[in-house]
Amino acid sequence: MNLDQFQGVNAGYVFELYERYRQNPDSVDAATREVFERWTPTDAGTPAGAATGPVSPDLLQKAVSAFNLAQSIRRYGHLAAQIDPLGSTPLGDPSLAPATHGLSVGDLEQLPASLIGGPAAEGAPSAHAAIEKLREVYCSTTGYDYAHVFVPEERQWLRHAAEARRFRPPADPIDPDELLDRITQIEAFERFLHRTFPGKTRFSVEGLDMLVPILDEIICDAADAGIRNALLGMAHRGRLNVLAHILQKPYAQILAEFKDPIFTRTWRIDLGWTGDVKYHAGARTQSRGGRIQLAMAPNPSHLEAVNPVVVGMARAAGTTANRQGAPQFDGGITLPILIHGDAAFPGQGIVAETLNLSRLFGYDTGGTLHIIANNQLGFTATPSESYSTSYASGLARGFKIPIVHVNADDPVACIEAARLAWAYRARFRRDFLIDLIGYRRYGHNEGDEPAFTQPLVYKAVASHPTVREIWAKRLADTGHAPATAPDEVMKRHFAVLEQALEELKPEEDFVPPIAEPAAPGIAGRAETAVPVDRLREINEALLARPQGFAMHRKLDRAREKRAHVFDNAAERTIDWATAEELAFATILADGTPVRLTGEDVERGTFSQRHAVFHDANTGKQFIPLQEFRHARASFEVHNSPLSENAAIGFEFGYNVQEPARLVVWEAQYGDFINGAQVILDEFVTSGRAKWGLTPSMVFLLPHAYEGQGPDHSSARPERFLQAAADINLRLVNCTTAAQYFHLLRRQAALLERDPLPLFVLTPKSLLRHPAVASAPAELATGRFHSVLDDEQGRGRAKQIRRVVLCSGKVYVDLVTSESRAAAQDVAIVRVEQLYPFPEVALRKTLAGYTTMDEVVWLQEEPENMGAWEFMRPLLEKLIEGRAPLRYIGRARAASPSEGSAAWHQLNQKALVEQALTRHAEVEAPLVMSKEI
Ligand SMILES: Cc1ncc(C[n+]2csc(CCOP(=O)(O)OP(=O)(O)O)c2C)c(N)n1
Repeated sequence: MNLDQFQGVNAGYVFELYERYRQNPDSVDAATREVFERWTPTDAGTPAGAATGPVSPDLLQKAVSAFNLAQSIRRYGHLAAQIDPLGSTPLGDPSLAPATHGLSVGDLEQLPASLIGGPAAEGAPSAHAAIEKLREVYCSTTGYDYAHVFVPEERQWLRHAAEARRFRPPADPIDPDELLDRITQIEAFERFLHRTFPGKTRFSVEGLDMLVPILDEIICDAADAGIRNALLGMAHRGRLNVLAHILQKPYAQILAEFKDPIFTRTWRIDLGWTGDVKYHAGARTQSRGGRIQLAMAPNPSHLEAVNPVVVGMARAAGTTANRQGAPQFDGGITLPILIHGDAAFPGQGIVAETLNLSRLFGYDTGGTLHIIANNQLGFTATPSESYSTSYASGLARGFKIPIVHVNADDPVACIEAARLAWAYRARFRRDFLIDLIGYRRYGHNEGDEPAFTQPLVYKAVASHPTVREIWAKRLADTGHAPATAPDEVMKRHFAVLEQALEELKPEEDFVPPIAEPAAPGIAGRAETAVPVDRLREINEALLARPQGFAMHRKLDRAREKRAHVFDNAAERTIDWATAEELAFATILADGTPVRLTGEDVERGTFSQRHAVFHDANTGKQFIPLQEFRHARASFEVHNSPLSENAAIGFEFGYNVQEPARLVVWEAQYGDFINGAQVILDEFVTSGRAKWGLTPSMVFLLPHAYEGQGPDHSSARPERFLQAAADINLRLVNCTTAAQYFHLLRRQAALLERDPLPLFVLTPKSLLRHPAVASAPAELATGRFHSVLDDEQGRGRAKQIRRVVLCSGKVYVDLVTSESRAAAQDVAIVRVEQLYPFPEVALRKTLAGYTTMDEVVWLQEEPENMGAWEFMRPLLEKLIEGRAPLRYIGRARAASPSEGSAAWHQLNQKALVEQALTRHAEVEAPLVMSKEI
């Protein structure tokens, strides 16, 4: 038993323990004995070491109280810490006062320091002196908030580091001149921009200047410890300063962005480039003599949305994937650093979603360092309007993340917080949070008047010295003569900026991050076929299982069937899931790693995939694609937590960091992807136009109208089509297993040559449908086709009057309909790729139907959803008046589909009848057919 470990020690228990010690000193452990030995002489007046007589209950009570006081300070001291630079009165807590524990100063002076324990007690003459030392640690300008950490070893380590002042001078020195120089540089940058570009938005860091030295400290320590990639994510506040001084973005480039030159825009627009405001830009650089790569992810205005992206980037940077089996992750070489806003951190749900990834297998980064750039305001909102927790950081407590609240005006405390954060992360490979508490020198932006809403705060800010001034004064007060006078340092930094401005050539210095488009036609030429013999061999290898592995009975039967899929190359034996597994296997055999995630993907929502098998007797897992002997790269598959926004953000980050790996995310049902609308809009579909990013991840989105109601029918393809422009994505709704096989292989082949995000609308009930299955020969020949013509219709092309264009599952409804045989004048053409619009293939196909007098666009979705509104102008242009265009589908609706399965059937049948029977008027409540 170690008394120090007790929080709120129970006096009765200690009495009992003491009684035991008195009877026999050896009956208690050494640490306890040591404490009791010190109690005894004070009371009994006899030398220590002997269990003489009973200690007075009063003394014992006081000893327990002293101990409890110390523990209260350790636990609640942060509530009394001076962490606000503007000097607001700390909340305090009654448990921090000796009187609350029935103690006076005199009592504490009578008690031994060893009762308090830890480094504060070392050399202290009494409990009182030790308590005062503790107060210095816990109630000064740092608030250590770690009592919620559940792992005793971590708590002990944190406590010792704080109380021993391990990361402060003199134990860990700070170069005072270097620090003065750095914070002068930071301030000079803001002041220079303020003067040169008055009123222009820059989201100044002033009031939180110590953010940059904190980053310096972390990055320097991390590089020394072997971190090779540090990935940063942050919002607008202080971003330009961090870009300039941490990411080493040249002043000239930043100044050129302020000048905003216009004439080079034309050719950028030709490439679909829109650019973005300067405080959203990302950057990459090397630091510490090239030992560490630093990257700042570009950031949209949507606060905190970048969090999972950065964490995903860090995961990718720390993962080795070039060998067969599971990839190897090393948190010792990669470090994500997230800088949050104090209103955004508690307010934006994606923060919680990202924190929830931190300890999950497949997502863990070895610890993310979080810094809340806490200026105690969110635009105009006050803390009491922004969060229900006591601190902006409250959410982190639930994730057992140690927190340090630190006053941004105390450079020593800030540097200590940075060192502590890194050291904790290095040792325990867990997240750590620094709540850097400062203020905002100007309004939300520099054109904003903050005194409208915060008159008192801004009165205080107006006369508040900068941290540079505070540090310079502190040096002077402590007798340190700076190497260069503070004013001279300021002049020197100003001169550098002035020179950069003088030499500026905005048009040349402006460096837009533009993604070059791929060479035309690359996608269409990708070779994706795999010979049957090779596929057979791969299939056999995938069916191997560990000796003695007990497969579930039903799965065993399916595997047996699978062993025969290559018996006849012309027979349609390959279903969707088999095509997928064969595609992944061949991609791995080609040397491209695969990462597959999503809710329940290991088995598959529809029990179709079984990427992971569980031994029926032991539960032990077996992942065939990891044991696959032909693989030349790693395979990983993870059931994701129940998140879309952070889960997709993470995969996006992983993908852009390591673009040569195939990253696939699958939605439980396609519509659930709308929980990630921010990530889709801000990163996936527009990241190329704004920031020159080239994502290539795959989204598998189950989509089809099967009577499951408004929420499991549509993956909302209209949303992707609305965002589609300048060749920024691929959207596919393919209808055969072979098409899916070729599509996945094409995506893998294009990862580096023509990277685009790929959205695939995938089947649900059709996963095992014979109409969707393909023959081995179809995998062994050809490639992905963006348009599939009607083979039978082609044979009787001269008879065809109506050409029905459709996509996805409704095609199967048509060809399996009883009315199909009678509709001899109808050809059914599948538009397998919706975007990029397959203009050439479709024109060629339609040209074959010389007698056509009507083109129909058929879809299951309501008229205001699905692909119709996107397709209509393109088809009109393509048909050029050769034939009227007709729409057949559900009428405009607010909800994607009916909520009743019976009603659905009625409408679905009507759709099919309308499509196959020319001029038929089929009554159905929701379906419409109209000429355009
Ligand atoms: C998701 C989202 N909602 C609203 C905004 C508009 N907005 C921009 S900054 C801001 C205040 C942010 O406050 P805080 O997180 O404390 O950061 P600070 O600007 O104070 O550094 C708001 C509401 C936004 N950018 N993103």
